Amino acid sequence: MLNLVIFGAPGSGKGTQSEVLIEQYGFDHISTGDLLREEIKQESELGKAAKSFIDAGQLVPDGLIIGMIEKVLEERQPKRGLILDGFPRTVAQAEALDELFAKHGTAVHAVLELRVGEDELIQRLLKRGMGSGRSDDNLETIKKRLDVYHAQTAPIAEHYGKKGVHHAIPGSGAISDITARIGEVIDTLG
Ligand code: B4P
Repeated sequence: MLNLVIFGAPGSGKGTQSEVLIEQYGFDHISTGDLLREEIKQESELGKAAKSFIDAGQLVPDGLIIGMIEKVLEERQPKRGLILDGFPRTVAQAEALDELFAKHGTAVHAVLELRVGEDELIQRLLKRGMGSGRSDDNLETIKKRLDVYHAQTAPIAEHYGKKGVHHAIPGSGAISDITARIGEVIDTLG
């Protein structure tokens, strides 16, 4: 059982690469962004609480996210492997995940950081925003999300670097080339 975290700035290709990896390796997938959008669609209490943060380009508070993850992990009980996409997004979330995995006798085996230049990130998200209707894919919110990423999410690279499981992956170029770079890391994990 392999536990992978895929992280990177908004638009770095987390969701895109996760889709390919699910297909290729048969891993289970948990995207906190997808889960939150579903909660918003269902108009649940969690969805109502999360919406204003997402629309403002802010992170949803750690307590809400950690509670949601605990519940989903209990329900899914993944067997072959798990890709966590967009979680953890703060050091507090990373610490909570480490504790949760330790309780189940497992750990994060690799953290894959997709690195893409800021101009390209903005262009990708603006392009997605034209078709997706996502309320957070507009220039003002994208810039806010990038600031939040640098301040609150980027430090998790250091957290996992200290544990020896962090891998930086160049995230520009053809989607298949980026998947191949990720595959090289996965192959070293056995
Ligand atoms: P997410 O849904 O995780 O959104 P995201 O950061 O924009 O990444 P996503 O995975 O969707 O996009 P991708 O890079 O694949 O989060 C949304 C919001 O939810 C957050 O801002 C936050 O408010 C909240 N949230 C989620 N998780 C949270 C947590 N743990 N804690 C607190 N709050 C949380 O792709 C982007 C675009 O690039 C796509 O259109 C794709 O087609 C394109 N693309 C991908 N790869 C490409 C390539 N190689 N070349 C060209 N284009 C490419």
